[in-house]
Amino acid sequence: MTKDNSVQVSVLGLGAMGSALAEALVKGGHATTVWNRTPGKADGLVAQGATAADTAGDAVRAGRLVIACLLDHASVHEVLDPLSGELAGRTLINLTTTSPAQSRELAAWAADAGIAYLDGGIMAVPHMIGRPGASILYSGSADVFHQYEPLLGLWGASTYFGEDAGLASLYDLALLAGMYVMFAGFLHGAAMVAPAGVTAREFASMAAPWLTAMTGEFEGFATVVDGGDYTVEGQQSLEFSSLDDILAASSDQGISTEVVDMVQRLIQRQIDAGRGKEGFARIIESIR
Ligand code: FVH
Repeated sequence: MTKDNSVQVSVLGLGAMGSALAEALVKGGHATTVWNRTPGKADGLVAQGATAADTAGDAVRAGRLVIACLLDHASVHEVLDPLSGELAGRTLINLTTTSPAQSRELAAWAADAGIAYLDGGIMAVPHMIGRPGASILYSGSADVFHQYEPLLGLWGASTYFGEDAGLASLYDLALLAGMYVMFAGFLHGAAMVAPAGVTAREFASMAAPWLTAMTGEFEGFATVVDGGDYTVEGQQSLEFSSLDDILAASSDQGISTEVVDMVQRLIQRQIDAGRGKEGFARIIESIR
């Protein structure tokens, strides 16, 4: 850190996301060194004030703080393993998407090498970085998180989950699980109405406010799940939640029922276990 609070920071990996992260650092006034395996990707950043390093080793030596944003866990080890000596005494923040187990493995590797480590999960696409709506989840070293919080804030809202380096990744992937199933549900609906001449865009204009309104149900589900009592009054029961009509209408439209079948199976397993009068949130017991 210099007198003006500028951090000597190096970014390894200038794909779409690494470039966006590096650009935000340069614009934020930090002395930013960048490196990418394939040359040529640093040019735009250099024009904005970044310094390009010829090798990953040069980049690591240039920064007290090293940011990795590579393709996957294997590429992180491929780049960093030969540099553990240079990284010792420095700080590594890994924003590459990894599983919780891989994040914990990298944290242990870093600890063995004397590297301060923070793991991150990016909840944004590249063009959102540095804009409202971007969020990055962190876990690992609390000292690193707090020391660099102002710098991390250049990318988006920062949330810290604790010393277990796997937690940020766990939240990241759990949130993505919710997103993908919701997207599949939306696309199932779009496929249902398509044979009636409804465009996906027309369907989206109905689905977006509907699904947004339905997120209001999360809190009630969460209260029931956390309380562990699925018999609480006022909930829609599993028996009432039969998806038979949706399945029949989907078949009539000539489309696959796989997306809805999955939810129906989760419901049915609880009904078969004699839990049909209990609330919809009980399907979590089919899942876990
Ligand atoms: N882009 C997104 O929307 C998502 C949002 C959520 C988080 N992800 C994760 O961020 C990581 C990087 O994603 P990206 O979008 O920057 O990915 P690419 O544009 O494909 O760039 C990949 C970079 O990784 C370099 N690389 C790959 N393998 C190696 C290797 N063995 N050694 C060194 N570098 C490697 C690649 O270099 P090159 O191909 O240009 O030489 C790129 O710099 C990722 O974990 C997402 O899941 C982004």
